[in-house]
Formats: sequence, C-alpha cells, structure tokens
Amino acid sequence: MPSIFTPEQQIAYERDGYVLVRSLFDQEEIAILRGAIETDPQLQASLYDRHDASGKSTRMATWNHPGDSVYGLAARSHRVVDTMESMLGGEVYHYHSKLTAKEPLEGGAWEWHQDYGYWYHNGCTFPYMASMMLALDKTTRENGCLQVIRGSHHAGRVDHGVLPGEQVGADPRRVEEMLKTLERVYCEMEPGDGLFFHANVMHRSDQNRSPNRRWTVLFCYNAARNNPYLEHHHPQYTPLHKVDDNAIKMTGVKYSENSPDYFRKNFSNPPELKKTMSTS
Ligand SMILES: O=C(O)CCC(=O)C(=O)O
Repeated sequence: MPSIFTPEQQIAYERDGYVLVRSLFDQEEIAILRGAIETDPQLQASLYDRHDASGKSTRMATWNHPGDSVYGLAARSHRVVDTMESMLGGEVYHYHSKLTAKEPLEGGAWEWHQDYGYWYHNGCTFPYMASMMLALDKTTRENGCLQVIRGSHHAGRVDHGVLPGEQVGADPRRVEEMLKTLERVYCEMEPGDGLFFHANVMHRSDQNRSPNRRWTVLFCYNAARNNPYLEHHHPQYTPLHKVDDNAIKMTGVKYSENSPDYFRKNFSNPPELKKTMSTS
C-alpha cells in the first residue's frame, strides 16, 4: 500500500522533518488502545518514571517487539508502516514503542533532543530512523504537547550529553543557534492524530501543568538496511509483519504477550552519553 501522505505532506516532510496527520486512528480505535493500555496488568507493572530537572516525572513503558497486542497491531498497521517505508526509502522494522504518560499536574518535561542523538550510539550508522507519536489524549501547550524545531533535521546529528538535572539532551548551544532562524512549533493534537517525525528533528515538551492527562504512544522504526552494528537494548533487524488497517477493530482490547521480557526497564546509556554537556 502507498504512504498515507499526500504529495504536499511528502514535500512538507522533506522540508520540515515532520508531518502531523489528523485522525490517523479513529475514536473507536483510540478507545480500544486506551482501554488496553489503562488495564494491561503487565504494562501497568512495567511502568517506570523518567524525571526532569525539577523532579517531575513522565510515566513510561517501553517494548521492543510489537507482537499481537493492540499496540503491536497499531505499530504494524499498513497506514503507519507503509508511510514509514516511504519516509525512510525502503523496508523498515520495529525498533521499539513506548508510552509516555504525563499525569495531570505531575507530568515531567523533556529537554531538547534528537532521537538519533541517542540511537547513533546504539550502532545505527545512518539516520534512516523515524517515529510516529500517537495522541491518546488531547495534547495542548498546557499539558505538555510535543514541540519541534521545524527543519532542524537538516542540521544532522548534534552531540548529546548529560544536562543539568540529569536528563540526556542536545548541546544547548546548537539548539540556541537553531532557534535564531528556525521556528518552534507546538504540536497540539486531538486523540487519534499522529505526528510522523525524522530521527534528527529536535524536539522537547513541557511539564503537564494542567488538570488534564496527556498520554501518547510513540512507535519507532529503523530501516532494514541500517541494521545496528552493536548489540544493545533495542533489537537488531527483525522482519515486521504488517497487518490490515482494520486489525485493531477486529481484535478489540488485547494485552501484551505474557512474557517477562516483553517490556524493558533497563537501558544502559553508552559512555558517550554519560558525559556532562557544557552549557556555557
Ligand atoms: O512524550 C514526550 O513528550 C516526549 C517523548 C520523547 O521525546 C521521546 O521519547 O523521545
């Protein structure tokens, strides 16, 4: 199947590094996904906290292989995978997925970073990698929607290291320069909207200072021809079996496989990412 991007969106992707697709998943599908994520006992038991500089946290769950859960089916759906294949110029595989859950008045901030700022250190030679953020709740400036720097992927990979507050993020000097000429865009989304973005797009998000929950899931992909030369906490090339776009509705609420290895909690950053980044 072809990419779901229109020709204009394809041009926008190359120019801006991201495309926001409205109603990528409909409300019935979002209700199924949300229902499964809220009640999946294994997922709930695997949640961990990612703290920001002021101690607020995003609740997260991360899984490497999509499997047959409804979240796996969403990540394997033609509308997502075929679009990724057109963005990345060939076959892709599932690199991992994650829930990033910002609870009302509690959810933490994310500092500016590029995903390839981390993934480069996993032995991925080329930035033939991208993600799709799917909104499970309405995301707004007040509850910490994703912010992107439009066109920042053209800068290539920027060095990443430990920032004040312990989060690993991009060299702040580079980000400052980018923001002098490029636009910061607040990607406000309705439940079901999907944001496709290149792994070198600089992005961040604010704390959730509102009484409204902000849950999103991110599906991340790597090109099959970019198989990491290092073994690390995300998979080497593993064939991805695509499913029809109606698979979520046909399946209904279906949890993750009952395997102790399904969710990941332990990520060991390579030494390069443990260095403190100078902020002067
Ligand atoms: O959920 C968010 O606000 C940011 C997540 C993110 O940037 C990431 O997982 O790389």
